[in-house]
Amino acid sequence: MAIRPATATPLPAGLARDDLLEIYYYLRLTRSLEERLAALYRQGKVIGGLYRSLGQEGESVASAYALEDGDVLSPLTRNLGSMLVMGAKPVEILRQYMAKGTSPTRGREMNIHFNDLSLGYLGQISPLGDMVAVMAGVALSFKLRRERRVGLVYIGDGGTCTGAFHEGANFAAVMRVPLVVILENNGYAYSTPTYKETAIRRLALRAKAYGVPAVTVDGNDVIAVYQATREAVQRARAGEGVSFIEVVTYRRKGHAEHDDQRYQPKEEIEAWAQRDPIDRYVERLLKEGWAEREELERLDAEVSAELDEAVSLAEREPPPDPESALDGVFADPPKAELLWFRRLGG
Ligand SMILES: Cc1ncc(C[n+]2csc(CCOP(=O)(O)OP(=O)(O)O)c2C)c(N)n1
Ligand SMILES: [Mg+2]
Repeated sequence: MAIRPATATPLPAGLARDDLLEIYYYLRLTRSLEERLAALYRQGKVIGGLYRSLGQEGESVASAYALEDGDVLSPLTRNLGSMLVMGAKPVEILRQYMAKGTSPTRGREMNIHFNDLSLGYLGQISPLGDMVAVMAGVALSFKLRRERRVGLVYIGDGGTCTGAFHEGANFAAVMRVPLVVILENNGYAYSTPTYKETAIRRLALRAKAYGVPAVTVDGNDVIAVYQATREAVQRARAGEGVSFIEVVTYRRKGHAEHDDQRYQPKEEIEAWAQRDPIDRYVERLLKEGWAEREELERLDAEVSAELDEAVSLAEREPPPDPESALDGVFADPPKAELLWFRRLGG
């Protein structure tokens, strides 16, 4: 590790220099892993959809980084970065997207629909908003057991318009559970722009309905997101209940790779590319003297080598054994051939 130059400005938000570099590593890992997945998708090797978080890696990584061991996080499709911070391995993500027999769900579910409770992340589910109620329950269990643990849940702008979100947020607020709710305002829910989803301009205003504090932060400013989340996590851990954080960001890809995003103006995408969270973070690290360019390049090379290895390993692995398709479905699984190959009336 290079010695910090004497001219460096004080480190931000209680972060050490190693933390700043580790955050950079996760940002780069998230983006590069998604780029590898996009290439595999074009080769027809990804089964199902591929959901990108291009332009949102900063808020995912920085918010998850504010948690501590024992805390629990519930990601959405655009929170690959959060899962990597919690300890998910790139090879698992690759296996999962390629529906390999070795994947965490053994080819049963795709993309990031899986969990690892030992690492502290729940699996996301498709129905939007429901995980807010689930995480309210998880956080309530921490409170009832007097454990000083915190829950963190992500919800998109579209997701905040569901009844499930309202019920979960209201219950969490009333019970004063240790929960941080990250409202990801990325401008769109599929093809619907945020202003057609809700008449409020700031999603943080929703907090007024539940009597909880909220802030709006620049979601592409990694350090600002870390700082806001850290404060909310500390509040929750101190027994002060729920906080909302609206992160204002932008979905620079379509809903998933199949979506050509023709409804997103090109100039809008370009303007947000100029505010790329990773570029801005790098600029800040170098300008403040918190990191040297060579250190960042070394981390880029590390990420690249790690992903080369993970991709070649996952690619060589087999699909699930068809005989295992009924495992985990029935308590007492019938023989697969009896169900599948029996002729009607035979
Ligand atoms: C209750 C519910 N309604 C509709 C859908 C279909 N759907 C899946 S993702 C999505 C858009 C989500 O937008 P947002 O919450 O803003 O998250 P983003 O994709 O922008 O990250 C929709 C409508 C769903 N999964 N669940
Ligand atoms: Mg959205």
